[in-house]
Amino acid sequence: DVRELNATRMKKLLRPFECGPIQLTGANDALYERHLMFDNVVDPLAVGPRERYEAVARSVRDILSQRWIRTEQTYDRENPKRVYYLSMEFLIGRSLASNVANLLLDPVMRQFTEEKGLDWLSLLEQEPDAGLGNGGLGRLAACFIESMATMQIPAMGYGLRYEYGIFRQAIRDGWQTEQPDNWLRYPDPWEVARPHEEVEVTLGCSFEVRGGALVVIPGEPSMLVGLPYDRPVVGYGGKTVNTLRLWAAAAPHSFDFQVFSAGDFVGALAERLTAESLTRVLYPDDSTSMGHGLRFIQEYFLVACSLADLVRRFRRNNDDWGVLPEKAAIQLNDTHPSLAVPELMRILLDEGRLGWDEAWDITRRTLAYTNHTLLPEALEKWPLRWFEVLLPRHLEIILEINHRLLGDVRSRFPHDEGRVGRVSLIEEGDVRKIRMANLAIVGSHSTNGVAAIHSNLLRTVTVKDLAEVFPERFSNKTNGVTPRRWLLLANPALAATITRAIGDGWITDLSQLERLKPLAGDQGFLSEVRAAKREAKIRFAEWLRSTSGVEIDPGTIFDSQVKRIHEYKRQLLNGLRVVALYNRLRQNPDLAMAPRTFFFAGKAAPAYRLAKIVIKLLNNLAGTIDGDPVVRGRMRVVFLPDYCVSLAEKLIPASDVSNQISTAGYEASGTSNMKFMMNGALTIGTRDGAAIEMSEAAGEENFFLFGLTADEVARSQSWYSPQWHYDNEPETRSALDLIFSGHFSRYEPGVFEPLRDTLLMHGDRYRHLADLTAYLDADRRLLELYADQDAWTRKAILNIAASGRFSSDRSIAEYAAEIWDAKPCPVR
Ligand code: B1H
Repeated sequence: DVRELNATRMKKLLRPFECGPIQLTGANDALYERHLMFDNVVDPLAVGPRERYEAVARSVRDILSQRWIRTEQTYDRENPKRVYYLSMEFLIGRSLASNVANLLLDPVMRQFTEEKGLDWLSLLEQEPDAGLGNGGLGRLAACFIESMATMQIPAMGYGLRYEYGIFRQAIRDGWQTEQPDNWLRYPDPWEVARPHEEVEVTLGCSFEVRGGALVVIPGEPSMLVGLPYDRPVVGYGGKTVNTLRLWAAAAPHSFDFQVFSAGDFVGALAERLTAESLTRVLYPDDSTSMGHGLRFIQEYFLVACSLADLVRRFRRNNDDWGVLPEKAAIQLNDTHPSLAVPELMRILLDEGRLGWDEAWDITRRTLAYTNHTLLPEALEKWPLRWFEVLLPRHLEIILEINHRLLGDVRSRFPHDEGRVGRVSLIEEGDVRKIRMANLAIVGSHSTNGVAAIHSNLLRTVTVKDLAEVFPERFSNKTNGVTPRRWLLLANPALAATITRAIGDGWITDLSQLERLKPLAGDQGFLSEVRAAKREAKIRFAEWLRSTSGVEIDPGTIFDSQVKRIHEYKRQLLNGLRVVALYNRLRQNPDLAMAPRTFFFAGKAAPAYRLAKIVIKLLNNLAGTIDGDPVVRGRMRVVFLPDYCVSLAEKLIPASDVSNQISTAGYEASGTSNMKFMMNGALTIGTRDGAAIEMSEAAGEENFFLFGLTADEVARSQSWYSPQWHYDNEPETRSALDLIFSGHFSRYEPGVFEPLRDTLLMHGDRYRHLADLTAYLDADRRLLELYADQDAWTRKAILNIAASGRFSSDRSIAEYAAEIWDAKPCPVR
């Protein structure tokens, strides 16, 4: 039993604790009781569930504190090369269960909750998700810092402490509405404010927020303060506790003085509020860059605070600037922190007083850049004018970098002015803009994509010209997810089944799942895996019923598509599949078809009109199909509101089918695809992102692949005709006809008309109709397999066995060896 194994490990782990044996209750060390009573100064008999959660979390934090301090002491003493992961998003979700599991405290917790009569699961539900991210990019950052702590790599995450994370989604009459996510309303037991480590950030102008818009006052330099809030990042086994440092913006202390002396006390305090508003809210865009001024300042603020902090730490132990690249590796999570290039140059030139060449060499060797998308609308380009006003020194540096770059390119590629224009850091036009991806590539020693297909397209299409100038800088690092959160924690039944079969080494070495492969022929193991899936489904159904009143049948196939709503992810294609299957049942009520529940979940950017109509369609499908007696008990559609990390942890283990159906060439990697795979779901999907590598690992015969390849999509402009599909494919036509007949929108005539344009106009970039028939075909194969339960489970096991490569530990091992040259620094 994994918990028993953990218990032995735990005993070893606890030995060095100076506070004696861990007991959350008892005469010596009533951590919990103390917190319960004194933190909130309440009568312990009158406390509510929130206070109980806080007291438990604080007790756990007490336990990890010494390890946390010791980790920093070790790094300080050994002065190893450190990894700094800079990201505008860390979608960490909840921390209590994950910290308890990684500290190997489950057995202690079980005993404790029993003694106290606490219900562990409802205690966990008291913790709000830390929704400091939009989707895959932010969740990847969270998996990566967990893996680095587990692998004992001296690493630190740097991000922003948004007061409001990603909005809460509610569905009203089928439409998405947004509610603010005030996740810090109650004191957060995990964060530690470190006001004595604040840093100062200078901007070339002042600004005010008026009516939600940013008003710039040029020519009047201003100062901001960055206050660090630290969160523990517990590695599995509890040996290393790294830090996630999140910056909150504030006005400098001297600030109110000036105006105060002029008598405007209230005005001064109001200005302070303006400064604080910088880190008030996360921009809710995924895979798009909306070009807001406030976002630009947020990005600079993250960079300026983080670099000031890490340079200060570096200078404590090193007086030679030249060794910075041997002591620090800075990874830029997309271009969002790419102002690090001119900022590090500024520090080295103006503060370190180095010459250009030396500063440039140090900067490039310290920085590395990860690209996460090829979508043109997501590639950041900031108006040059904003640099002039806000960051004039940075602009000067960027122009000098560009001057040297273009000189270089002209001498290496003579008579190729086309290339010069394309690699330039500046996009010419009415509004001159800085191309942040070009800046990140030129100013770093490494550029990587996040799956093989994506890295290839990046190198050969998107930034082809730059890749030809710097071919040695480009590589692939396929994404991964942490098996601690996404298997051990999320799916206790399957985790225990696996551990019974092969031991618990998989938790920190997921490649060991390969040893399950021979067991795909073992009847006993087959039924254990089936029972684990059944248990996860029942657990999910039970949770759904008790929290929302929605009843679902765990005896049906759970078929899921959960991710941000985006045209390229093609939830609309899935909707058409559902309508086509619904049509089959309506036309032939006696048709044999395994009963299925189709789950959708995901948020749309608040300004993304079409994505919101897709949500409306999915909800209307759910309503109409639910009310149709002809299909009752045979198919259900459920739209789960407010998709977030903690919902994913419940739904993914319970799913039988994972839909990964993006237009080939558009999904850089995807990461939920990996979570589904390691939880024993079978994938139906296109040849896109990491799913290509997943199907190679599992064998294509264990995947349901369909549709155009990326090459075919790229060449489809000349032939793609939605009308042809409408005219020649009866199921395509009747699905569209049913939607546009108003069948799903009886009292809302015309609501879905905008979808007609999207789907039927010649220009549908995402080629929905080209793949529908192939999708239905793959679905037919899937249902055939499902009819043979043993054959289905065998394939599920082969998928689990092949999922080891998609651990974020493997990704991090590759980054550490091939980009960072970082090594573990164990904490004794
Ligand atoms: C991904 C983003 C993204 N790619 C801009 N790009 C953002 C771009 O706030 N913004 O401006 C926010 C997010 N996110 C995702 O990254 C990819 O679409 C996934 O395919 C990939 O798995 C994930 C992690 O690499």
